Amino acid sequence: MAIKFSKETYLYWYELMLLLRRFEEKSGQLYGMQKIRGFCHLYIGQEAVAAGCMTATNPDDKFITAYRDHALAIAKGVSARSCMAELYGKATGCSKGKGGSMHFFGLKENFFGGHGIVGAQIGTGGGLAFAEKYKGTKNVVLCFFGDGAARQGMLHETFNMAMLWDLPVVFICENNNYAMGTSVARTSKVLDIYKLADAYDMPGDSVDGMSPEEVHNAVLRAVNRAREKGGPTLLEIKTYRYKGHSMSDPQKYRTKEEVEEYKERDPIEHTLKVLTTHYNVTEAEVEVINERVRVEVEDSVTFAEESPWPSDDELLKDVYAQQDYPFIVD
Ligand SMILES: Cc1ncc(C[n+]2csc(CCOP(=O)(O)OP(=O)(O)O)c2C)c(N)n1
Ligand SMILES: [Mg+2]
Repeated sequence: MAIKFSKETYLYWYELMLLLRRFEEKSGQLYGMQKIRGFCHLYIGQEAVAAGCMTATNPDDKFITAYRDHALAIAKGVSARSCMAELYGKATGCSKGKGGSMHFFGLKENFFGGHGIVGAQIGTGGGLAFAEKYKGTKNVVLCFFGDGAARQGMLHETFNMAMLWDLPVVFICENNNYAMGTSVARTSKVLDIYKLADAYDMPGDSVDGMSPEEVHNAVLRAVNRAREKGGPTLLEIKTYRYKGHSMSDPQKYRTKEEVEEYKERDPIEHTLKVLTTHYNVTEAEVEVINERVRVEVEDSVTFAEESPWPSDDELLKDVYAQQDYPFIVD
């Protein structure tokens, strides 16, 4: 492919995607050691989606997603330390140790969760976009959900209202072909999820989710449309998770060959290749990045290990919103 992105962009993508992957590989190990408990869904394989979305948006734009949330939180700037501490259930976690893997949150980083109810965040994402329009900002909401969530009623109600009100939202369906063990083909006659947009007169597009370049281009088009008051877009980003649905998944619904096929198009390998062959980045330069990532992940583990548990009086705090909740408009 023709290289249309700068060396800096590829360097950013490489380091970000590597951090996301190493953080999650470490999380998987720690889960096996029972340092992390409860639910844990890894994003490994889907990193190009996070990378392309980051370069196509501004820090003020808001992200909201489902329970497979570690990578998007870290990409948005929630620190690896506070994410690892959250996985451990420690008081220093991004949700004060009370949310765990599925409920990461970063208000100042504009990361709005982390939601365990499949499809529920689609409505909340529409609400976030309504708030931006009401307040008259230029911000856009990226609302992520899976192929399984695309079959939920919440999607249809939200699409209808979002179009009616021209809300500044990009709906991003991360189609990794499976909802737990159920393939897309077993859930609907409509295999092209982006076509669901047609019923609402919403622009829709299918995107190669193994390519940060393609994700960037498609998301940028949609974000620009939303920012210019052109309303919502549905992007079906075709991606793949290399690991099981969660930490206990025998993966009988797919073949090893299928997984290997996707790994051959691994976005981290691809980005590294562009850097070394097209931009002449040396092995030593790559090693500096790899080491920085390694240190950041190790540091997050040390931080989580050394952090205190939440105190008992935290149990009933933050259960309901306070009156001074920052995004309630007067
Ligand atoms: C309303 C609801 N129904 C069922 C579940 C159980 N459940 C958890 S994850 C999942 C699959 C969702 O798949 P998808 O939307 O494709 O996301 P992915 O796991 O592939 O990221 C289901 C059915 C749930 N959490 N919430
Ligand atoms: Mg899925």
